[in-house]
Amino acid sequence: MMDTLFEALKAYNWKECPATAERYGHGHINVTYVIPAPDGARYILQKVNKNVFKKPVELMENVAAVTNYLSARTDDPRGCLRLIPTKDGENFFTDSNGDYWRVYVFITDSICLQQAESGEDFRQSAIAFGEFQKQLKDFPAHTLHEVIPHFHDTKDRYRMFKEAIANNKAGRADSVREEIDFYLAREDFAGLIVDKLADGSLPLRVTHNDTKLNNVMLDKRTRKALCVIDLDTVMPGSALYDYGDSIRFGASTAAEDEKDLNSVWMDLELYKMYTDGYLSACGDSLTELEIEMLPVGAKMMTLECGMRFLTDYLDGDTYFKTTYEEQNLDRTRTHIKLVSDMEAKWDEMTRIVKEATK
Ligand code: ADP
Ligand code: GN1
Ligand code: MG
Repeated sequence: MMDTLFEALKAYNWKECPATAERYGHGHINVTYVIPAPDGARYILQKVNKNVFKKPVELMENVAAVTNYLSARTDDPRGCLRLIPTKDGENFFTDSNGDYWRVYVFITDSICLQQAESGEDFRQSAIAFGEFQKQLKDFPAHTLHEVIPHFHDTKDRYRMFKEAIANNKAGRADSVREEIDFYLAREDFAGLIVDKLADGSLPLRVTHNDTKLNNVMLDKRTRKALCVIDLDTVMPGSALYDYGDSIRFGASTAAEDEKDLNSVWMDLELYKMYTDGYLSACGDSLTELEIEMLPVGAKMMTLECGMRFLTDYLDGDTYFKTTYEEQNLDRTRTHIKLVSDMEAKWDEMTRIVKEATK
């Protein structure tokens, strides 16, 4: 396949077209380049991963709608992701291989952390995602495309889980009976968010769906939150998804695939830091029910993600990247531990949320 980087570069309106671009950052999904422009400014050029994202046009429509909305509402050049149009005035460029490219303004004097170095870093990510929610509270979420249909439809995830048990494609079902039973015993919980979205008691929101620290830019000097990046999985959904996924990943004391389950739990101090930061940044944009259900969001995302790992294990590891045989099983076990720990700490989680709103 021909190298289309230069083709992509030529599609944009540079004062002087750059001859090349350097690979940049530590993202796992897209191919990211940094472009130094002659006037000293820098830009980010990205090739969208079309193997992961099957609907790139819809994806780019979502990204353009959200970034245009945000950039019209903030003067701070580092306050949101800003998309640069092509020479033809389009939001992305399609090359001769059928790959999709886009250019963003480079967020200057910023850092992007792979892991929190302190609880304060985690709190700053909460502020970034809380502000994102607040800034988009009046955005018509239903106009966004569902780029990955039924992504957090936990009831549908149960359907797929049960299908995987019945098909037993990898012949592993008998060896994970205990893990299977853990999830089956909690099926009643699955509808708590989706049913309320369906009947309107929970509002439909713009959700980011990848609310990890490495999708937040912090100021290099102050380490304070600047903005949220990586909007590829922006979709309509519940605010509880984004909050919950941050807790699932960031308030855990261990890696997703930690084998020593004694070192895995949901850290209440981190839970409090995220919750305080998130609620203070959301301001009055969340409803009473959303706030009350924050612990449900945390448990739902952890339950769902763990069940997705087990589904993939039963299917023979075809969705999540694995580097060793039992990795998806290890991942599901940490998530079972986290869900059990949340159940044990439920009263404290509820109290932390209440206190944060006082
Ligand atoms: P991926 O989907 O591959 O994770 P991201 O959009 O998160 O791609 O970008 C990968 C990395 O590139 C980020 O972690 C960040 O370090 C850097 N990056 C992305 N956009 C910008 C930007 N506008 N300004 C500065 N750095 C950026
Ligand atoms: C995937 O792309 P990555 O690794 O950040 C997955 C998330 C899961 C996460 C678990 C599109 O995210 O939903 O929470 O793995 N993303 C997609 O590690 O399926
Ligand atoms: Mg990213």
